[in-house]
Amino acid sequence: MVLDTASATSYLKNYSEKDGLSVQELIDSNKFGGLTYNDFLVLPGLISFPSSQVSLDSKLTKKITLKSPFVSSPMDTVTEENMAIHMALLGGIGIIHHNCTAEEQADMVRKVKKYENGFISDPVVISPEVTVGEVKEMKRQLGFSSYPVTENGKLGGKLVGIVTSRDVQFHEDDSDKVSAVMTTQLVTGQEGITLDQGNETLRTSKKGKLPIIDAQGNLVSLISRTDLQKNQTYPLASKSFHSKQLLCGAAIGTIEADRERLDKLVEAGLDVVVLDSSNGSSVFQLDMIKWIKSKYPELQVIAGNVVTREQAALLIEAGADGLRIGMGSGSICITQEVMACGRPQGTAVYNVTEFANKFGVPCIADGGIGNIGHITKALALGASCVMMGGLLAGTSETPGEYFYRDGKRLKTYRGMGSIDAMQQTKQNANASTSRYFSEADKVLVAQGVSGAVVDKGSITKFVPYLFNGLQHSLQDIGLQSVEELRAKVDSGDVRFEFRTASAQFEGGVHGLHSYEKRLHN
Ligand code: NAD
Ligand code: CPR
Repeated sequence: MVLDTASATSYLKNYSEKDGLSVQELIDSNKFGGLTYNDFLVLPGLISFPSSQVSLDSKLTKKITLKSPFVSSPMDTVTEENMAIHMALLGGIGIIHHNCTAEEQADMVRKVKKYENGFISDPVVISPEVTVGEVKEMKRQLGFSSYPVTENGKLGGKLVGIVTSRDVQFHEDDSDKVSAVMTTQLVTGQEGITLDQGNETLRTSKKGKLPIIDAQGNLVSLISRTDLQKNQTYPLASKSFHSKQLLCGAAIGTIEADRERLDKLVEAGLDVVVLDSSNGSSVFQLDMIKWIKSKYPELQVIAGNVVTREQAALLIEAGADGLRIGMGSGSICITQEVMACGRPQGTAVYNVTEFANKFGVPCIADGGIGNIGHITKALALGASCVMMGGLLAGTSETPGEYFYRDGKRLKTYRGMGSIDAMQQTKQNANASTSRYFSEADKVLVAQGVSGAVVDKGSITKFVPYLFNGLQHSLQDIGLQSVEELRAKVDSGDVRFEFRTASAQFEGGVHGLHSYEKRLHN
């Protein structure tokens, strides 16, 4: 008998179970072997709204909510101030690495906190003693020739003039000092003015540069007309509620010297600290959480890494405001091979978040995020945010210079426990502040590798690609927000499917002679 087509959806109600698996059944289906993101798929749902309507608001910690669930990893080839500024502008957050001195790390935090969109907070400044010839040479090297001049030649010094290309271009005697040619009748802005006010002053004064000074006449920043024209707006930017400064995170270790390091970071304005370890369930980390919570009760603490409920319970009880999940899943990682410890990331994320979410502790899925689908799957398994190293490596906001090999433009990307990174740590730190090295620990045991990744351009294009892609992905599942994803996975409405090896093959590009994989325009 052929059924009436008009009864198709009501007929479905006769089925005792929905198609596919609940998240619990998915995990149980592979009880004796962990799941990775590639081992399963999410079944599609009904689309009844545009993808642009999907909200990606999600918690980073108990007290911090982000508009994009994206976090850049505290690795020395991924997150310094430039990455942290742009991650925050784009709605996520950057966690500044700690493979540097405490002062250097605090300085990076300060730069993120002081950043104001459109204001150049670290302009190139010169002293009145610099010669015209030197300014011409700077133009050749840096590509621009307008520089504020301060008494001591530094930012923060008393502003005495500004030199522009017009002042030096046709000046014949290159040995003359800049003080002889610079403009001293200055149009300036007072510290605290808004970008709109600064912009208006530039427009009415017809100047190209507006130095911003404090009450004592010291240079604090600069607004440039050309930069204003390039200026984007960042409606998703992650900002502190009161100060409106960008949010900034930083990582520390768990030795005694890290307490002094944290003092400096807090002084610089830090919002969230990540306790950075491959195995967060250590007495060192428990002590550190308790110490931080008693000294800085307002500071948000993300502890980790963990991959089991038992590890998570210890850190939650000690006061962690968030957890970081992942051991051995990173793209540069050899931890599982060397330490025999770790867990496939899908299983780790499900088990830890299923437990931690009961206590209202948000979790970051860290490591192994290779594409947008992995982000959706991490969130579907219970994570609130994802942390990315390799996926952001090679972008122009990462530290390090590009180099060419085999005709490709590359940047270095390395594990923080690779021999290269540990040797850098050794160089940076004297014996008392070193994070790894005691007399008894002279042989380094690597947990990761050092490699290269191709140029990915700027994260100002790449992160919006991740954002829009994630919106499309949730739309395909029929969900309007990350919050709805969480609720409907828990209620069993969002369904999953296990993927066999041949299903994975089928789901990739196959059967072509050649192709080019372009991910976005
Ligand atoms: P770690 O700082 O936790 O540990 C380094 C060593 O120092 C360990 O032997 C630890 O037990 C010891 N230690 C820490 N605090 C101590 C204290 N107060 N007193 C005495 N000894 C102490 O760092 P790690 O686990 O080696 O990781 C190093 C870096 O590599 C981190 O950036 C981490 O994120 C990264 N990593 C990550 C993974 C991962 O799978 N997520 C794996 C390996 C390494
Ligand atoms: P990917 O995003 O590249 O897959 O993984 C980044 C994560 O890898 C980091 O956030 C960190 O947790 C982890 N990681 C960093 N250095 C590592 C070493 Cl040496 N070994 C193993 N994991 C590492």
